[in-house]
Amino acid sequence: MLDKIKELIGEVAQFQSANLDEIESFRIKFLGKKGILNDLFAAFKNVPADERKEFGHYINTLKNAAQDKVTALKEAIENSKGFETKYGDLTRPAEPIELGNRHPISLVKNQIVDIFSRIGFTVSEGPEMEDDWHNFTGLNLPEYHPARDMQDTFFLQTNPDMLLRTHTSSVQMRYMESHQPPIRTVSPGRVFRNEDISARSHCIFHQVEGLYIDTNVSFADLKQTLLYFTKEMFGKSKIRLRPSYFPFTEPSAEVDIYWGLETEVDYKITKGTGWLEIMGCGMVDPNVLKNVNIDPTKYSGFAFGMGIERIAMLLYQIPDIRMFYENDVRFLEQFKSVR
Ligand code: 2NL
Repeated sequence: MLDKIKELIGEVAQFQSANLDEIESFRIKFLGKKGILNDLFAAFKNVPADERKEFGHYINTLKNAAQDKVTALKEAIENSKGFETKYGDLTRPAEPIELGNRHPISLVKNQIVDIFSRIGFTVSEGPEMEDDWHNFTGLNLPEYHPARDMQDTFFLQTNPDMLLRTHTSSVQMRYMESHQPPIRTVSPGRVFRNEDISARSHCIFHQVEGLYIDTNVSFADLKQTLLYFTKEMFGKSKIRLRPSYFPFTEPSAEVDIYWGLETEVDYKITKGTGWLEIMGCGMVDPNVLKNVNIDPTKYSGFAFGMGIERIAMLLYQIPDIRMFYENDVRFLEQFKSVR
């Protein structure tokens, strides 16, 4: 008999439920009029006097345990109900999370970098605040060189030798200082020029420059690399190279691609010629190689540079460069589907 009661105490301790009907059945089973406890109390009358004390103790323990269990389980249900009225249905589906998207300048930059990385170019980055040497002097633009006027510069007020880089060539100068050929690298980044802001130009914009240095690098290598790039980037592979001038390359050229004259927009952006200027390039001037301790009798190379905004404006038909910096979400959200 005692063993049976101890077993029942164990059963009560084990019982768990968050269902009111189940808890009620449990209560009736133990504490109801025809329940286990009433049966036990009835049986108590026949227990011999010397066992009564112990028997009574266990019956009471069982009764208290059953009552406490019923109270505790009902309370738990009540408490969780309070939680639900406070926070609503906690199992309901969540609000969808709004996803952002990349800025069009980043999208185009990544596209350009990917194209060159497929033919072995690494990506190099460097400081936006530069010293005069890496931005100008080392690139064959000595102090009174007239070409310095071509790019009006933001100088740091605290140090006249320091400036905001006007091109990412400065990054490639640093790259050549710490690497010997073969060198294949592209340098994307933000550059600064003290220009009036208009629909076509801004004082802050972005560039990707490329640099290739090895033995026997020729102008033909440059041209094939440019053809590969224009084919991958624009799906067009008719290009022409117009002679031009940069202090850091010789010879230098401007790269035009044949855009076509199929639509009214084509007419407008090519001014009726079908041709579009997309970048500048040339063979690295031997003086520049000397400045970074690369032997120009042993090595030669080519370099090129392009403005990311200009290319993004062409690809997405964006009429005003200022739209890139206004952060108007109606503009930015149009690039949601682009990767
Ligand atoms: C343009 C033209 C160019 C370069 C950039 C370069 C870099 C080094 C040495 C020689 Cl380290 N050249 N870069 C060369 C030719 C043109 O950019 O129109 N950029 C927007």
